[in-house]
Amino acid sequence: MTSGLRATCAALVASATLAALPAWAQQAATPAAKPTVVIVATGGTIAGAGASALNSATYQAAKVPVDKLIAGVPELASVANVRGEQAFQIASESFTNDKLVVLGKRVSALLKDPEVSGVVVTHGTDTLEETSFFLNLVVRSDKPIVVVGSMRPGSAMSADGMLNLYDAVVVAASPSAKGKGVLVTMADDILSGRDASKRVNIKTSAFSSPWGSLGMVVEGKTYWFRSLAKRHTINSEFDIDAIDALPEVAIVYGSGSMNPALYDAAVQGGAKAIVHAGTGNGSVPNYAVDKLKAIREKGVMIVRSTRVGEGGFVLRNAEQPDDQYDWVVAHDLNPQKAKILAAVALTRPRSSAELQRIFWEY
Ligand code: DAS
Repeated sequence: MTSGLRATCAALVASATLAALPAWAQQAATPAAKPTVVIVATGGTIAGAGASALNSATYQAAKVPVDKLIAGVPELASVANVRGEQAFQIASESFTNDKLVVLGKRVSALLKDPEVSGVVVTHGTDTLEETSFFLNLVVRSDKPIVVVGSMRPGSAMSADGMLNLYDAVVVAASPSAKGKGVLVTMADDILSGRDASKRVNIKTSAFSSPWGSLGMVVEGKTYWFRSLAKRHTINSEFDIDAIDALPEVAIVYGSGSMNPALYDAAVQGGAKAIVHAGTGNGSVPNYAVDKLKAIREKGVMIVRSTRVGEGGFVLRNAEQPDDQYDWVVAHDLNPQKAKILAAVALTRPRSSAELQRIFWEY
């Protein structure tokens, strides 16, 4: 008997035996089909390369193509059927609004495919927090979207990208990650894409959220501790399929002895909103108040955020009469996140009261 015939007979016997089993046993004996996860690559350090293993900080970002990233972590195959797409190949400080929209539309389209269980976006760490928040606001899917980067290139000793990528695919393939909003996996943490932010620019433990991780990934298993209380993805009023461009929103960084001309420059640059990254409680210096009031009267929104790093919490009418000046507060969102939310909200005309509602809810 040839080996082929032998194999066919063995398969026939196995299937006959299986068919004789009760349904629950058949299901247990039949390995579940692996989920399909698509990795959409955009560049960054996770795709970076340095000259030697000692170069953990000196390297070029956005060099390694997505198929090599996937080949570099063969363990992915045991988690899911993984395929890659190269959306961009850039360092993320070079991300622009049009790239955000292209990426959002692609992620949304992929998730509409019933065969796709989840999407991973590999991304530079510099603006990862803007992209993860943007996707959290506009992609109307409850399937897992996981944004991941690394602080060291794959060529460096103790590179963090391989495990971060593995963890991201584990989460994207996990039914338990459904409905949790956009997620960020970095250094074993699972963070919310809403409030994950880069707090350190040189350590692998660079990312955190002022409100803590949602969970952790350890040795290929997810552990959940909390969920996001704010609106996101399928509960969002925003939809990437209805967005073709984002309006200009500027951030002006607060400091002692500011030059109010910076706000004029923002208006001349076409800003529909100015995020004032104020000192302390989002404070505006007394010599800049009239300037901002005049800009507001021209129809440009003024959003008060705070420059303080860990966990801002700007309230209305605390140190500034926001009701009187018709200004908006960014609540706990840092300036770069407030910029994203204001831009998404102002894809159509809004009253300041409506914009403030959006800042409370998202
Ligand atoms: N320049 C950084 C970026 O692309 C590198 C990184 O940390 O990913 O965001």
